[in-house]
Amino acid sequence: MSQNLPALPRMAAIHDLSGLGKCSLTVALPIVSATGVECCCIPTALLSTHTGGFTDWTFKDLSSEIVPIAEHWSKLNIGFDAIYSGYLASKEQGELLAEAIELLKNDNTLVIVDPAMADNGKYYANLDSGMTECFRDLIKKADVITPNVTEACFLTDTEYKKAPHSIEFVTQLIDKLSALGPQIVAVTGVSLDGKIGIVARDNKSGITTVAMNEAREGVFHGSGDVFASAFAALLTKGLKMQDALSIAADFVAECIKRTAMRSTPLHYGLDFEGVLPDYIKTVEKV
Ligand code: PXL
Repeated sequence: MSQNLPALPRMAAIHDLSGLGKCSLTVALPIVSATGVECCCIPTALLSTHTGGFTDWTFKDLSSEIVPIAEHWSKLNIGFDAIYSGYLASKEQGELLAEAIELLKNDNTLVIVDPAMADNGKYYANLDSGMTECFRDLIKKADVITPNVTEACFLTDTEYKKAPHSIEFVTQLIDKLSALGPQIVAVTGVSLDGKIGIVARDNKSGITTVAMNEAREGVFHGSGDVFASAFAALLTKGLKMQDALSIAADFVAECIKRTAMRSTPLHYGLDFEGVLPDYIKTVEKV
C-alpha cells in the first residue's frame, strides 16, 4: 500500500561543527530534523569544542568547501526552502556564505541569519569588530535574524546594556535592525520584569510578540543556537512568527530547566535531548 506524503521542507544549515559542547551543527541537525525539516549541512569549520569556556580546542578551517558544496547542490536542482546560518570562523567566511546563499536560494527560500559572534557585551574568542561589519552585510540578504542583545547592540552601534532591559530599549534595537532589511527580527536574551526571553517583530504583519520565561543564574551555553534552530525550522515549516516563537521559546526554556537540574558544567551545552520527545509531540500537533 503506498501513500502519497508531501515533500519534506528542505533547509541548508551552514555553521561550524564543534564536536563537543552542543552548539551550531550538533544542535541544528537534531532539532531541525525533529521539527520534520530535512537538514543539509555545510560545515564551515571543524573544532574539538566551541570556544566558550574551553581551552586548547582544535580548529580546522573548511572555508574552501563552502562554495564547492553549494555549487554541487545547486547543480542538483533540488531547491531549498530555507538557508540557516550561524557562527562564522572568520569575516572572510561571510563573503563565501553570501556566495553560497546566492547559489542555493530561489524566490521562495527563507534566509535565516543568526549573527552568532558575541554575548554578555563581548566578542567570542578570536573574533572582533570585523564580524559586525560582516554580519551587517549578510543581514541585507536575510528574511529572519536572531541576534542576542549584545549582537543587536554591536550591529546597530548602540551602547550595550546589561540586564534588566526596558521594552523601549529593545524596541529601538528592533527598529534599527529592521532598517537593515530583514522581515522578522527576534532579539534573544532580553531581560524584562525579572524574566528572560525573546522579543520578536514581523515587519510584514506589524506584529510584535514577547516570550518570557523564568530567569536562572548562570550562562547557559548554546541557548541561542537551540532557540534559533527551532525557530528557523518552525518558520521553514510555514508557521506564523508568533506560533514559531512561542514553541521555540518554550522548548529552550524547558531545555534550560533540565540543564539546571543536572550538575553538568554549563559550557557543555543544554540538555535538549531530554526535551526532544515532547517537542516532537508539540510540533506534530501544529
Ligand atoms: O554558540 C555559538 C558558537 C558557535 N560555534 C563556536 C563557538 C560559539 C560560541 O562560543 O565558539 C565554535
